[in-house]
Amino acid sequence: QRRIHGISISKPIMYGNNAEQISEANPLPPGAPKDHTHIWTLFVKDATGQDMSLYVKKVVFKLHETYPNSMRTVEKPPFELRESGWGEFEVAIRIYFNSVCGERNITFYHNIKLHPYPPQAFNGSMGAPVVDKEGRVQSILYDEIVFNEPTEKMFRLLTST
Ligand code: SLL
Repeated sequence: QRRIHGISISKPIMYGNNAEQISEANPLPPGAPKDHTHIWTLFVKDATGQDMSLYVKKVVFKLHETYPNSMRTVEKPPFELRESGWGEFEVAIRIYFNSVCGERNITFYHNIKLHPYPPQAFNGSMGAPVVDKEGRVQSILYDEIVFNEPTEKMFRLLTST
């Protein structure tokens, strides 16, 4: 595919999770193990609100091996996963691009946070989780995907909307 030299396009993204404690108002999903204490949602999205499926083919979330079918694939937006659990762990978020992009997949890593405390491996570069008005834990990072020397098709796709 023909590429445009000397330019790069950067796409702002947000990824992370929110989590709510199980309670009467927020009950355990049917069939979930009784030792689960939280419901969480893991997601990746365009930070400007643009539809990521313009350039994203699918997102694979690699969960902790305590989860059945720990590779979860989401093939259309919203690229998110709602689950329940009892523990925090690191998840791999792999983004596969549409073939017109001529790009290899990329992987982000995220610590799923259930509790409003910094992760054990807190190293200063990861944001500490915050608690929102509804009492949900939010652990979300901002980042950018940079497409260097994009294909012509990709360039038109990303600049026409
Ligand atoms: C660790 N932090 O690194 C721990 C692992 C695993 C969490 C936490 C649910 C699994 C299930 C779940 O919350 N796993 O559905 O049984 O060792």
